[in-house]
Amino acid sequence: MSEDYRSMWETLGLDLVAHDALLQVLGKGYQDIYLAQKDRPEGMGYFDFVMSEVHGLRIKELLDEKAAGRKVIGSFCVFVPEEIVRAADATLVGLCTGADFATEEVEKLLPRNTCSLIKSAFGFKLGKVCPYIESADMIVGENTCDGKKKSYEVLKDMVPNLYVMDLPQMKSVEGRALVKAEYLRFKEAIEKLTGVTIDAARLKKGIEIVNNKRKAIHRLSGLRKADPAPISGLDALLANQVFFYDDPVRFTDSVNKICDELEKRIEKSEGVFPKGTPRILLSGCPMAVPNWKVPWIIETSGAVIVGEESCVGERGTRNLTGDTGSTVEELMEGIVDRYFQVDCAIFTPNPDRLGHVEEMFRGYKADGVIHYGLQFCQPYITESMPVEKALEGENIPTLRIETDYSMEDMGQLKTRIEAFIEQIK
Ligand code: BJ8
Repeated sequence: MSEDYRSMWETLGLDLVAHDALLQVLGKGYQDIYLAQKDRPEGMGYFDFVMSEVHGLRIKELLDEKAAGRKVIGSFCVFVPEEIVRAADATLVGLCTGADFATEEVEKLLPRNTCSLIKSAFGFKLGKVCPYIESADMIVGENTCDGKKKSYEVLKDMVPNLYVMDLPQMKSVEGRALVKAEYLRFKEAIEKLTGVTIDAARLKKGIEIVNNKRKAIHRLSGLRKADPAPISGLDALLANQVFFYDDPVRFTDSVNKICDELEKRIEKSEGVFPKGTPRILLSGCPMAVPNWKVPWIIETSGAVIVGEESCVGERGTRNLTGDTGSTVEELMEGIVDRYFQVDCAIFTPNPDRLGHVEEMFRGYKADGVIHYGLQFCQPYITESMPVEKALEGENIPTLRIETDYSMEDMGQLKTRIEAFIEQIK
């Protein structure tokens, strides 16, 4: 951290000793995984800075916004519509869910066979090491998988400001009506929290800001189609992760700057790995900061990741929100339409997702798919089996892995991933 933020963390109620230990592990991990990469685009310096200040300067900015009367909303899922939050001059941030913390304490509240992502959210809260959750004026939980929705029943007694959003299980007419009703209820809750009445002009502006952020990521993704790949999968994943934390306008500018640089690299046929390096499409559960284990193994085993079919990736950013409406009602319809296309495995049936994996495999000229499932994640692990079968039926090499946030299976994963890369070479 470039400044001393200790009094800020203390005011937020963080456990400074535990937080110091966390930052130390994070810093070391970042050094070994990110800074050790070769030929990174210069523009990644911005993301290195963001990461070095993710619990420092960014939190200070959020607290400054709060002091100026604006609100901070924390979320665990890409179904929480950022457009509505921005329309009320509030800020949406993703909450920490990418590393194990205080696991023993967590397992006193949640079953051991809960996925790492949910356990991580609880661990960061119980261990008092997440400045985002402590800064949030509202924490939004969503009824998606069983693990999440039941865990919110526990979380509600641990935080003063949990708001639970209901979501459907089916992409039916009734399902869409539920999303619409819930987004209208959320809009009202945000208006009440912020004291801002969301009119059409505000909503349009909110849509524009968030769409621009998505367009920048689309541009970055498009450049990853090149061979040699101009950016590593690890760095592209980092941009997709920072999407959830950074100021949206600054983020959009920074991603576009990297894209300018990557376009020049492509013109000169320069890449981060040699031309012809096996290309992997990652598909499955979201990877929140600092969950870099599997991408790190892949990219140190002779392959490059060219796309992420994930909520921290294309599933989360693929679609833009319609902005042609002129009334709040019309714009809200556009928002509902946009989010109702997200093909999370909590939906049944969920045929669109397979179509998107196939589309991305071809579009990014991948050589194989690695399906990443978090242990105990019923929706994605169950869906991985028919996905694998369908892909193999089309002669698309597929490797299905199941893991958690621990480092215990590193050796075993590396062996399997290396063998898979050998096979697709
Ligand atoms: S829209 S993927 S962000 S719910 S890994 S907690 S599914 S048991 S994160 Fe998700 Fe929203 Fe869907 Fe995306 Fe449950 Fe699975 Fe754990 Fe998961």
